[in-house]
Amino acid sequence: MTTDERFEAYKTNGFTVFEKVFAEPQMHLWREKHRQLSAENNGQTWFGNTLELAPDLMWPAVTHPTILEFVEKVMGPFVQLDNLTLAAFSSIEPEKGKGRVSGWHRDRWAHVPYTDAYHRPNAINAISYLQDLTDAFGPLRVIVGSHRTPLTMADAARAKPHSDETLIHMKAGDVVITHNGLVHSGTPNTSGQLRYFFSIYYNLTWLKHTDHHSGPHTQKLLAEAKAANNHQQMRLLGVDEQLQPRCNSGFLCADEERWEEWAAADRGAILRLGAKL
Ligand SMILES: O=C(O)CCC(=O)C(=O)O
Repeated sequence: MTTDERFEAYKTNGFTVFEKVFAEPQMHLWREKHRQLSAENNGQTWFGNTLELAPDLMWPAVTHPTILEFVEKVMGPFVQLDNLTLAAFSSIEPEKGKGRVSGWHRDRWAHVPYTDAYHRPNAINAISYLQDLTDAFGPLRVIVGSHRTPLTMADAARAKPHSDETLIHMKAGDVVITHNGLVHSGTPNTSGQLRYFFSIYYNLTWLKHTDHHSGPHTQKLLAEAKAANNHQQMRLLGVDEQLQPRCNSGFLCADEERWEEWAAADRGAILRLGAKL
């Protein structure tokens, strides 16, 4: 599939899966980090701000070219890291998980769509699971196209399978990129082991970010990005120096063409600095 074909499918479906983005040695280190954090924090299983907690382990994922290139294509060169979450869902007894889903929802910064038109998302989630999502580990469930449907759901329906759902049995290291308007849910884990979940959540640079980005490790990454004239990486950490002209461009040129010009200018800024040094 070409990137353009993938983007068209994403606009229609509300998600796309990239296969085998992360390799086992990398995922092993993330699972180990989770074990360490959990041991240090009374068995806590959900960790945000993980870029600050483990910058060397996490920055390659946040800046992964396959992911970031597609995210910029979808949102334009206005992408910041909203939050980086490493979590593990405990296993429950199979009887308790039967006929249940974890909880249907749209993601942070979404809204219920008014029409079936496609709109650029305010945020997208790049999720990977650090093990194969078999039926026992609990597949991801999505309602295809629900980012373009004014679908709402009563409280009682939110923990039950849905007649329009599609189950996605992702493999370890695959990355699903969702539109934040896509209605989706996990599935209870009945594997007897932890179900690891790793979420790189990106949003638009003019929104607030959920992780604080103010810690010394993150600020060091920001200083390195500034020294390299790398605007893409600066934006990830909450600094968008071109925001004012780019968010007031007049909007008479197709958005996607404009975004490509700006992304090319960002690449050029790095090259120009390299040529000067
Ligand atoms: O547990 C899952 O598979 C899905 C997690 C989820 O719903 C989310 O990232 O918003």
